[in-house]
Amino acid sequence: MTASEIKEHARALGFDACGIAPAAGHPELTFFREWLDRGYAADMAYLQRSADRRADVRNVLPNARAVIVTATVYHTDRPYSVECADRGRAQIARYAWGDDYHDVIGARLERLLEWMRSRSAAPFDARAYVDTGPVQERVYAQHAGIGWIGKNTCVISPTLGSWTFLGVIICSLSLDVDAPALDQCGSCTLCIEACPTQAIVAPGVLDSTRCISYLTIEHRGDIPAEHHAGIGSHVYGCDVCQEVCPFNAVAPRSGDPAWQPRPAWDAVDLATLSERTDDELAAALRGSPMRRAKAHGLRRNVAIALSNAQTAVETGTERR
Ligand code: B12
Ligand code: SF4
Repeated sequence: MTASEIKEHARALGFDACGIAPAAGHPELTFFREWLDRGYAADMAYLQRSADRRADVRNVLPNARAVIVTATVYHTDRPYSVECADRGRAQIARYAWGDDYHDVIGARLERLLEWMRSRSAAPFDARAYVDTGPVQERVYAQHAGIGWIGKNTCVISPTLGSWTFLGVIICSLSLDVDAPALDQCGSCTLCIEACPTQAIVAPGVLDSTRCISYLTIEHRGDIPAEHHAGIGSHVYGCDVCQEVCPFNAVAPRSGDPAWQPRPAWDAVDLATLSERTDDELAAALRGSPMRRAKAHGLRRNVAIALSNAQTAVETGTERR
């Protein structure tokens, strides 16, 4: 079984890109500790707990030799939040509109792994993860040639843009590896300037304590008042730093039914969302990545966005 055969099969399974990185020798991994020490992980304790394992995939799979990385486009045919002037419209990050990527991509990775086992002359060890394991997926994606890590910290493919889910298979197989992707951000700083809460504190460095994605998805309890205005009408996650990126201006869209917007979240108003009963919300959250914030987290965010919309009406600043 060759590296090209694996990539070809990955495409047949619905992955839009597949590359292979060596398991070792990635100096970027050391930045993770520094990022934690600066407090940029906020309350994501699981990142602190798994820091040792994240330093090297061989702490996860001792005989690891290669990391197969997949990218799957989730972009669909809907306008960007920065194009919407209506403060009463709920903004939900596009990765969350469809089915839960952990389930969909996880099942596809398992199918790829099963196929690899059926084709391999000798048994091998492997672990497959999509956002679920102690692995710095973006670093391996860059070294697998999928795309570079942009100033907004996302992996940007020159052909696919950054609206992609990453997945990894760490394995003990010796496979031909790809050349790393080259940084193409150049002198552009659009994402840094556009972030509503100034969360990109330096190129490639994101302070989660300020990031709307962290605040609306991961943060438990009240959101500090200083960030309420910046949250605007974002009720779950945020895409602003990717929407303004020139490499997403003509990004390809996915026809995969898994990523198409569920009617419950498609162009929905804040008022409509706030009126949904617990049963209606629970039904819409089933099998959705938005389960992570739970119904009460979503209600907390909607209340902040509604208050922001009201302020915009009172101050005559509806248009951003
Ligand atoms: C924690 C986490 C978050 C946190 C922190 C995000 C962050 N930028 O660090 C929060 C909750 C804020 C978040 C938000 C989002 N996330 Co998230 N998140 C993760 C997770 C679980 C770990 C990331 C992490 O460890 N961050 C800490 C930083 C320090 O590590 P890192 O991202 O690996 O960065 C490395 C490089 O930047 C490297 N580096 C390389 N070169 C350089 C150069 C310089 C100068 C510097 C300083 C550093 C540097 O250093 C780091 C490694 O040590 C990954 C899945 C995974 N297991 O990897 C998904 C992941 C990164 N998230 C993802 C997504 C989709 C999102 C959102 C778009 C969701 C949304 N719309 O709301 C936003 C994007 C916000 C953003 N600009 O990052 C995708 C990204 C796909 C892609 N194409 O890049 C991932 C890979 C999940 C997946 N499997 O698809 N996320
Ligand atoms: S907006 Fe500009 S600086 Fe930011 S990630 Fe895209 S190309 Fe890089």
